Amino acid sequence: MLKLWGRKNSSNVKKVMWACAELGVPYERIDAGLHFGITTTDEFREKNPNGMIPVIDDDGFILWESNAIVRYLCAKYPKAPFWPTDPKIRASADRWMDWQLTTLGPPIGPAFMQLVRAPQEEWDMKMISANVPKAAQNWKIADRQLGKTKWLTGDDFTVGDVPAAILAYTWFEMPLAKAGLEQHRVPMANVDRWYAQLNAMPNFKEIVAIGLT
Ligand SMILES: N[C@@H](CCC(=O)N[C@@H](CS)C(=O)NCC(=O)O)C(=O)O
Repeated sequence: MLKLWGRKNSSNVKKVMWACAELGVPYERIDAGLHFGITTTDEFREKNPNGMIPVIDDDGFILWESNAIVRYLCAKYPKAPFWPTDPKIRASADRWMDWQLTTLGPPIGPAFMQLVRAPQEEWDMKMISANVPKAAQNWKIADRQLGKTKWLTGDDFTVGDVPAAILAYTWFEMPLAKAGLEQHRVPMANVDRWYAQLNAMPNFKEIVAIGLT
């Protein structure tokens, strides 16, 4: 059976869990990362020299990088429309996945680490205040797309929605008000509609919306 290393509160592990759920792939998950440890052991570093989660072992095939893992699983267990068959829609899904890694994630990640993982008295307000408006600006890009299509890639929920959807949960749950930055989480008609669609999905509720820790 597919093995997945990673704690279930990790946004990148959630991508893999969600893809497995959509594709109907059974897996065994081993808690790893943060207080669970494991990622610093030589055995784990042999699998992923970055010492990061998620990592999978599929019958001896070891893979790290969450989006690469999700694509691998889709390629091995293809299921449309989640893994689109039309090359243009698939490329569009790829694009939104890459956009999450390169653009959406970089300002949200550091803000999350401060606002959720660090004690309030240690918050680096300069850093948080620089990143939150950048994140808000990025959501406007998604909002523009979602003004044209129901989901990021078109009429159907696809793999292209998964990474951004997971960070949407982080964005909407981050305690911005506690940092005096709630004004940056402005209502966006299209992102808000998309987020409501996501919240109606059982896999989103079970895998993603489990509280921010
Ligand atoms: N680009 C990598 C990033 C992996 C990553 O940042 N993983 C985080 C969890 S979301 C991690 O391993 N953090 C250290 C830990 O949990 O110990 C991916 O997408 O897989």
